[in-house]
Amino acid sequence: MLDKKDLENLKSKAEKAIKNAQSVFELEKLYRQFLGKKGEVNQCIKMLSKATPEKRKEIGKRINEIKQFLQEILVKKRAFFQQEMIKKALSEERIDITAPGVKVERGHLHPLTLVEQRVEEIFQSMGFSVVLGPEVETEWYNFDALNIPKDHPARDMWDTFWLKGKEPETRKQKAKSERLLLRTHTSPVQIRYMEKHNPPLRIVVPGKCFRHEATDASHEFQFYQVEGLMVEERGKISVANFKAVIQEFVKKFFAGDIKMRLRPSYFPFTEPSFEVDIFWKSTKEWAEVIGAGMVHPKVFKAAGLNPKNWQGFAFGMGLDRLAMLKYNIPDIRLFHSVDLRFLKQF
Ligand code: YSA
Repeated sequence: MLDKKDLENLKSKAEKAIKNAQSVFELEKLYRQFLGKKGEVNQCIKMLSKATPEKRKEIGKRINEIKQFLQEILVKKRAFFQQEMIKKALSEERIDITAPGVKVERGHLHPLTLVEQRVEEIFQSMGFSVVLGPEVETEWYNFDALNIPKDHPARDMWDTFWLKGKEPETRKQKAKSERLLLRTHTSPVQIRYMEKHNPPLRIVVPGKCFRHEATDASHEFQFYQVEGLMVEERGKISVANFKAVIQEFVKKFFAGDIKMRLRPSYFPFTEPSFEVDIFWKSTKEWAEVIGAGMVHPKVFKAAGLNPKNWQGFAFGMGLDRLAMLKYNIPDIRLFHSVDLRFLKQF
Protein backbone atom coordinates (compact mmCIF):
# COMPACT_ATOMS: atom_id res chain seq x y z
CA MET A 1 0.00 0.00 0.00
CA LEU A 2 1.25 3.49 -0.85
CA ASP A 3 2.43 5.50 2.16
CA LYS A 4 3.91 8.92 2.84
CA LYS A 5 7.48 7.62 2.87
CA ASP A 6 7.16 6.23 -0.68
CA LEU A 7 5.93 9.61 -1.80
CA GLU A 8 8.86 11.48 -0.22
CA ASN A 9 11.28 8.98 -1.79
CA LEU A 10 9.69 9.58 -5.21
CA LYS A 11 9.94 13.35 -4.67
CA SER A 12 13.62 13.34 -3.78
CA LYS A 13 14.49 10.86 -6.60
CA ALA A 14 12.75 13.02 -9.20
CA GLU A 15 14.13 16.29 -7.79
CA LYS A 16 17.67 14.96 -7.85
CA ALA A 17 17.32 13.64 -11.41
CA ILE A 18 15.88 16.93 -12.67
CA LYS A 19 18.59 19.01 -10.98
CA ASN A 20 21.31 16.77 -12.42
CA ALA A 21 19.90 16.72 -15.97
CA GLN A 22 22.54 17.74 -18.51
CA SER A 23 20.38 18.60 -21.51
CA VAL A 24 16.89 19.51 -22.70
CA PHE A 25 16.57 16.04 -24.17
CA GLU A 26 17.34 14.42 -20.80
CA LEU A 27 14.82 16.77 -19.19
CA GLU A 28 12.08 15.71 -21.61
CA LYS A 29 12.83 12.07 -20.79
CA LEU A 30 12.48 12.82 -17.06
CA TYR A 31 9.20 14.62 -17.68
CA ARG A 32 7.79 11.52 -19.31
CA GLN A 33 9.23 9.28 -16.54
CA PHE A 34 7.72 11.24 -13.63
CA LEU A 35 4.97 13.54 -14.91
CA GLY A 36 3.82 11.91 -18.15
CA LYS A 37 0.48 10.09 -18.56
CA LYS A 38 2.05 6.80 -17.59
CA GLY A 39 4.65 8.44 -15.32
CA GLU A 40 5.37 7.54 -11.71
CA VAL A 41 3.29 10.38 -10.19
CA ASN A 42 0.21 9.31 -12.16
CA GLN A 43 0.78 5.71 -11.06
CA CYS A 44 0.58 6.91 -7.44
CA ILE A 45 -2.70 8.69 -8.18
CA LYS A 46 -4.13 5.48 -9.65
CA MET A 47 -3.16 3.56 -6.49
CA LEU A 48 -5.20 5.98 -4.37
CA SER A 49 -8.43 4.25 -5.32
CA LYS A 50 -7.49 1.39 -3.02
CA ALA A 51 -6.87 3.66 0.01
CA THR A 52 -9.39 4.56 2.76
CA PRO A 53 -11.18 7.91 2.30
CA GLU A 54 -9.09 9.63 5.07
CA LYS A 55 -5.79 8.36 3.66
CA ARG A 56 -6.91 9.19 0.11
CA LYS A 57 -7.48 12.79 1.16
CA GLU A 58 -4.18 13.13 2.98
CA ILE A 59 -1.98 11.32 0.43
CA GLY A 60 -3.87 12.79 -2.54
CA LYS A 61 -3.08 16.30 -1.29
CA ARG A 62 0.61 15.44 -0.92
CA ILE A 63 0.77 13.90 -4.41
CA ASN A 64 -0.64 17.09 -5.92
CA GLU A 65 1.92 19.18 -4.00
CA ILE A 66 4.76 16.97 -5.25
CA LYS A 67 3.40 17.10 -8.83
CA GLN A 68 3.25 20.88 -8.75
CA PHE A 69 6.73 21.11 -7.20
CA LEU A 70 8.26 18.84 -9.86
CA GLN A 71 6.54 20.79 -12.66
CA GLU A 72 7.96 24.05 -11.32
CA ILE A 73 11.57 22.86 -11.07
CA LEU A 74 11.29 21.29 -14.51
CA VAL A 75 10.11 24.56 -16.08
CA LYS A 76 12.94 26.43 -14.33
CA LYS A 77 15.53 23.93 -15.53
CA ARG A 78 14.18 24.13 -19.10
CA ALA A 79 14.43 27.96 -18.99
CA PHE A 80 18.01 27.57 -17.74
CA PHE A 81 18.93 25.40 -20.73
CA GLN A 82 17.32 27.86 -23.13
CA GLN A 83 19.31 30.73 -21.66
CA GLU A 84 22.50 28.68 -21.97
CA MET A 85 21.75 27.97 -25.64
CA ILE A 86 21.17 31.67 -26.37
CA LYS A 87 24.40 32.64 -24.55
CA LYS A 88 26.36 30.03 -26.51
CA ALA A 89 24.86 31.15 -29.84
CA LEU A 90 25.60 34.78 -29.03
CA SER A 91 29.22 34.13 -28.22
CA GLU A 92 29.86 31.71 -31.09
CA GLU A 93 27.78 33.32 -33.83
CA ARG A 94 28.69 36.93 -33.21
CA ILE A 95 28.20 39.18 -36.22
CA ASP A 96 31.09 41.45 -36.94
CA ILE A 97 29.30 44.60 -38.05
CA THR A 98 32.62 46.23 -38.92
CA ALA A 99 33.52 43.52 -41.50
CA PRO A 100 33.33 44.80 -45.10
CA GLY A 101 30.17 43.66 -46.93
CA VAL A 102 30.12 41.24 -49.84
CA LYS A 103 29.44 43.22 -53.02
CA VAL A 104 26.18 42.18 -54.68
CA GLU A 105 26.55 42.10 -58.44
CA ARG A 106 23.74 44.09 -60.10
CA GLY A 107 22.42 42.88 -63.42
CA HIS A 108 21.89 45.29 -66.29
CA LEU A 109 20.28 45.36 -69.68
CA HIS A 110 22.03 44.18 -72.83
CA PRO A 111 23.14 47.07 -75.09
CA LEU A 112 20.77 45.87 -77.83
CA THR A 113 17.84 45.98 -75.39
CA LEU A 114 18.84 49.50 -74.32
CA VAL A 115 18.92 50.62 -77.94
CA GLU A 116 15.60 48.91 -78.73
CA GLN A 117 13.94 50.67 -75.79
CA ARG A 118 15.32 54.04 -76.87
CA VAL A 119 14.21 53.55 -80.50
CA GLU A 120 10.70 52.63 -79.35
CA GLU A 121 10.58 55.63 -77.03
CA ILE A 122 11.51 58.06 -79.82
CA PHE A 123 8.96 56.68 -82.28
CA GLN A 124 6.26 56.57 -79.63
CA SER A 125 6.88 60.27 -79.04
CA MET A 126 6.04 60.75 -82.75
CA GLY A 127 2.75 58.86 -82.46
CA PHE A 128 3.90 55.38 -83.56
CA SER A 129 2.66 52.23 -81.75
CA VAL A 130 4.93 49.27 -81.03
CA VAL A 131 3.76 46.03 -82.65
CA LEU A 132 5.29 42.52 -82.72
CA GLY A 133 5.18 39.67 -85.26
CA PRO A 134 6.26 36.02 -85.51
CA GLU A 135 9.91 35.01 -86.05
CA VAL A 136 8.82 31.84 -87.86
CA GLU A 137 7.06 33.14 -90.95
CA THR A 138 5.40 31.77 -94.04
CA GLU A 139 6.85 32.27 -97.52
CA TRP A 140 3.72 34.29 -98.35
CA TYR A 141 4.22 36.99 -95.72
CA ASN A 142 8.03 37.12 -95.97
CA PHE A 143 8.17 37.22 -99.77
CA ASP A 144 5.09 36.84 -102.02
CA ALA A 145 2.92 39.45 -100.30
CA LEU A 146 5.85 41.87 -100.48
CA ASN A 147 5.94 41.55 -104.26
CA ILE A 148 8.83 39.06 -104.25
CA PRO A 149 7.34 36.01 -106.04
CA LYS A 150 9.13 32.66 -106.40
CA ASP A 151 12.09 32.79 -108.83
CA HIS A 152 12.22 36.59 -108.55
CA PRO A 153 15.93 37.54 -108.58
CA ALA A 154 15.32 39.84 -105.59
CA ARG A 155 14.92 36.76 -103.38
CA ASP A 156 18.72 36.49 -103.56
CA MET A 157 18.90 39.64 -101.42
CA TRP A 158 17.61 37.60 -98.51
CA ASP A 159 19.52 34.33 -98.00
CA THR A 160 16.92 32.31 -96.23
CA PHE A 161 16.82 29.64 -93.52
CA TRP A 162 13.99 27.42 -94.74
CA LEU A 163 12.30 25.22 -92.18
CA LYS A 164 11.38 21.61 -92.74
CA GLY A 165 7.64 21.18 -92.75
CA LYS A 166 4.67 20.04 -94.72
CA GLU A 167 4.88 21.01 -98.38
CA PRO A 168 1.77 22.88 -99.61
CA GLU A 169 -0.73 20.45 -101.12
CA THR A 170 -3.96 22.18 -102.01
CA ARG A 171 -4.20 24.82 -104.73
CA LYS A 172 -5.14 27.37 -102.06
CA GLN A 173 -2.06 26.50 -99.97
CA LYS A 174 0.15 26.72 -103.05
CA ALA A 175 -1.33 30.07 -104.08
CA LYS A 176 -0.69 31.52 -100.62
CA SER A 177 2.55 29.69 -100.01
CA GLU A 178 2.64 28.33 -96.49
CA ARG A 179 6.22 27.02 -96.58
CA LEU A 180 7.90 28.03 -93.33
CA LEU A 181 11.11 30.01 -92.85
CA LEU A 182 12.89 32.15 -90.26
CA ARG A 183 11.90 35.68 -91.22
CA THR A 184 14.66 37.46 -93.11
CA HIS A 185 13.31 40.91 -92.22
CA THR A 186 10.55 42.51 -90.15
CA SER A 187 8.65 43.67 -93.28
CA PRO A 188 6.11 40.76 -93.21
CA VAL A 189 4.56 42.41 -90.14
CA GLN A 190 3.50 45.30 -92.43
CA ILE A 191 1.14 42.92 -94.24
CA ARG A 192 -0.06 41.18 -91.07
CA TYR A 193 -0.89 44.53 -89.47
CA MET A 194 -2.63 46.09 -92.49
CA GLU A 195 -4.78 42.96 -92.92
CA LYS A 196 -6.31 43.61 -89.50
CA HIS A 197 -6.15 47.39 -89.05
CA ASN A 198 -7.57 50.17 -91.15
CA PRO A 199 -5.35 53.15 -91.97
CA PRO A 200 -4.35 55.80 -91.14
CA LEU A 201 -1.70 54.04 -89.10
CA ARG A 202 1.79 54.43 -87.67
CA ILE A 203 3.67 51.42 -86.30
CA VAL A 204 7.19 50.29 -85.45
CA VAL A 205 8.05 46.60 -85.20
CA PRO A 206 11.21 45.56 -83.36
CA GLY A 207 12.37 41.97 -83.70
CA LYS A 208 14.91 39.30 -84.57
CA CYS A 209 15.74 38.48 -88.20
CA PHE A 210 17.77 35.62 -89.66
CA ARG A 211 19.84 35.35 -92.81
CA HIS A 212 21.86 32.43 -94.08
CA GLU A 213 25.00 34.45 -94.66
CA ALA A 214 28.65 34.50 -93.63
CA THR A 215 29.37 36.74 -90.66
CA ASP A 216 31.85 39.62 -90.65
CA ALA A 217 32.31 42.82 -88.64
CA SER A 218 28.98 44.25 -89.83
CA HIS A 219 26.95 41.13 -90.70
CA GLU A 220 25.43 38.52 -88.40
CA PHE A 221 23.21 35.58 -89.34
CA GLN A 222 20.91 36.65 -86.50
CA PHE A 223 20.35 40.36 -86.01
CA TYR A 224 17.63 42.84 -85.09
CA GLN A 225 15.58 45.19 -87.21
CA VAL A 226 12.97 47.79 -86.42
CA GLU A 227 10.34 48.05 -89.11
CA GLY A 228 8.42 51.30 -89.53
CA LEU A 229 5.17 51.88 -91.41
CA MET A 230 3.12 55.02 -91.78
CA VAL A 231 -0.01 55.04 -93.98
CA GLU A 232 -2.26 58.02 -94.72
CA GLU A 233 -4.90 58.96 -97.28
CA ARG A 234 -3.43 59.24 -100.78
CA GLY A 235 -1.91 62.69 -101.33
CA LYS A 236 -1.39 63.39 -97.63
CA ILE A 237 2.03 61.74 -97.26
CA SER A 238 5.27 61.79 -99.25
CA VAL A 239 9.02 61.08 -99.18
CA ALA A 240 9.39 64.47 -97.46
CA ASN A 241 7.45 63.11 -94.46
CA PHE A 242 9.71 60.05 -94.36
CA LYS A 243 12.83 62.22 -94.42
CA ALA A 244 11.48 64.45 -91.65
CA VAL A 245 10.60 61.48 -89.41
CA ILE A 246 13.99 59.84 -89.92
CA GLN A 247 15.87 63.10 -89.39
CA GLU A 248 14.00 63.66 -86.14
CA PHE A 249 14.76 60.09 -85.08
CA VAL A 250 18.49 60.38 -85.88
CA LYS A 251 18.72 63.73 -84.05
CA LYS A 252 17.14 62.30 -80.91
CA PHE A 253 18.86 58.91 -81.03
CA PHE A 254 22.39 60.22 -81.47
CA ALA A 255 21.69 63.34 -79.41
CA GLY A 256 23.70 65.62 -81.63
CA ASP A 257 24.80 66.57 -85.05
CA ILE A 258 25.05 63.45 -87.20
CA LYS A 259 25.62 63.34 -90.93
CA MET A 260 22.98 61.30 -92.78
CA ARG A 261 22.26 60.72 -96.46
CA LEU A 262 19.49 59.17 -98.56
CA ARG A 263 20.71 56.99 -101.41
CA PRO A 264 18.51 55.57 -104.22
CA SER A 265 18.11 51.82 -103.92
CA TYR A 266 15.82 48.97 -104.87
CA PHE A 267 13.27 46.92 -102.93
CA PRO A 268 10.41 45.13 -104.72
CA PHE A 269 7.98 46.34 -102.02
CA THR A 270 8.72 50.08 -102.29
CA GLU A 271 8.71 52.57 -105.14
CA PRO A 272 10.80 54.69 -105.01
CA SER A 273 13.25 52.93 -102.69
CA PHE A 274 16.27 54.28 -100.83
CA GLU A 275 18.83 53.47 -98.24
CA VAL A 276 19.84 55.72 -95.37
CA ASP A 277 23.51 55.91 -94.48
CA ILE A 278 25.05 57.47 -91.41
CA PHE A 279 28.57 58.81 -91.26
CA TRP A 280 30.72 56.84 -88.85
CA LYS A 281 33.16 59.33 -87.38
CA SER A 282 35.68 56.77 -86.09
CA THR A 283 36.26 55.12 -89.50
CA LYS A 284 35.33 58.15 -91.61
CA GLU A 285 33.00 55.89 -93.61
CA TRP A 286 29.29 55.80 -94.42
CA ALA A 287 27.41 52.95 -92.71
CA GLU A 288 24.20 51.60 -94.25
CA VAL A 289 21.61 51.55 -91.50
CA ILE A 290 18.12 51.77 -92.99
CA GLY A 291 16.32 50.38 -96.06
CA ALA A 292 13.16 52.29 -96.96
CA GLY A 293 10.72 53.65 -99.52
CA MET A 294 7.15 54.49 -100.43
CA VAL A 295 4.91 51.44 -100.05
CA HIS A 296 4.37 49.68 -103.41
CA PRO A 297 0.70 49.48 -104.58
CA LYS A 298 1.02 45.68 -104.82
CA VAL A 299 1.80 45.53 -101.08
CA PHE A 300 -1.41 47.41 -100.25
CA LYS A 301 -3.32 45.02 -102.52
CA ALA A 302 -1.80 41.94 -100.85
CA ALA A 303 -2.93 43.32 -97.49
CA GLY A 304 -6.46 43.93 -98.78
CA LEU A 305 -6.23 47.74 -99.09
CA ASN A 306 -7.00 49.81 -102.17
CA PRO A 307 -3.80 51.61 -103.32
CA LYS A 308 -5.97 54.25 -104.97
CA ASN A 309 -7.01 55.39 -101.49
CA TRP A 310 -3.85 54.90 -99.46
CA GLN A 311 -0.23 55.92 -99.58
CA GLY A 312 2.62 55.57 -97.13
CA PHE A 313 6.26 55.01 -96.35
CA ALA A 314 8.02 52.08 -94.73
CA PHE A 315 11.51 51.40 -93.49
CA GLY A 316 13.61 48.69 -91.86
CA MET A 317 16.51 49.76 -89.70
CA GLY A 318 19.32 47.54 -88.43
CA LEU A 319 19.22 47.79 -84.66
CA ASP A 320 22.67 46.24 -84.20
CA ARG A 321 24.18 48.75 -86.60
CA LEU A 322 22.51 51.64 -84.77
CA ALA A 323 23.96 50.32 -81.49
CA MET A 324 27.41 49.99 -83.07
CA LEU A 325 27.30 53.63 -84.19
CA LYS A 326 25.95 54.92 -80.90
CA TYR A 327 28.47 53.12 -78.69
CA ASN A 328 31.33 53.00 -81.19
CA ILE A 329 31.44 49.20 -81.32
CA PRO A 330 33.75 47.98 -84.10
CA ASP A 331 32.38 44.43 -84.54
CA ILE A 332 28.74 43.26 -84.57
CA ARG A 333 29.79 39.81 -83.32
CA LEU A 334 30.64 41.27 -79.90
CA PHE A 335 26.91 41.49 -79.08
CA HIS A 336 26.56 37.72 -78.86
CA SER A 337 30.10 36.98 -77.69
CA VAL A 338 28.96 36.62 -74.04
CA ASP A 339 32.20 38.46 -73.17
CA LEU A 340 31.61 40.10 -69.79
CA ARG A 341 34.41 42.62 -70.35
CA PHE A 342 32.35 43.91 -73.28
CA LEU A 343 28.91 43.69 -71.65
CA LYS A 344 29.96 45.37 -68.38
CA GLN A 345 30.61 48.63 -70.21
CA PHE A 346 26.90 49.32 -70.67
C1 YSA B 1 12.88 48.39 -97.04
C2 YSA B 1 11.72 49.00 -97.52
C3 YSA B 1 10.61 48.94 -96.72
O1 YSA B 1 9.40 49.42 -97.19
C4 YSA B 1 10.62 48.38 -95.48
C5 YSA B 1 11.77 47.80 -95.03
C6 YSA B 1 12.88 47.80 -95.81
C7 YSA B 1 14.09 47.08 -95.34
C8 YSA B 1 14.14 45.67 -95.90
N1 YSA B 1 13.11 44.85 -95.35
C9 YSA B 1 15.47 45.08 -95.59
O2 YSA B 1 15.58 44.10 -94.85
N2 YSA B 1 16.48 45.74 -96.11
S1 YSA B 1 18.04 45.37 -95.84
O3 YSA B 1 18.30 44.04 -96.27
O4 YSA B 1 18.84 46.37 -96.48
O5 YSA B 1 18.21 45.46 -94.28
C10 YSA B 1 17.88 46.64 -93.56
C11 YSA B 1 18.93 46.91 -92.54
O6 YSA B 1 19.08 45.76 -91.72
C12 YSA B 1 20.28 47.16 -93.14
O7 YSA B 1 20.42 48.50 -93.51
C13 YSA B 1 21.18 46.80 -91.97
O8 YSA B 1 21.27 47.88 -91.08
C14 YSA B 1 20.45 45.66 -91.33
N3 YSA B 1 20.99 44.36 -91.74
C15 YSA B 1 20.73 43.70 -92.87
N4 YSA B 1 21.41 42.53 -92.91
C16 YSA B 1 22.12 42.46 -91.77
C17 YSA B 1 21.85 43.64 -91.03
N5 YSA B 1 22.42 43.86 -89.82
C18 YSA B 1 23.25 42.93 -89.36
N6 YSA B 1 23.57 41.76 -90.01
C19 YSA B 1 23.02 41.51 -91.20
N7 YSA B 1 23.29 40.37 -91.81
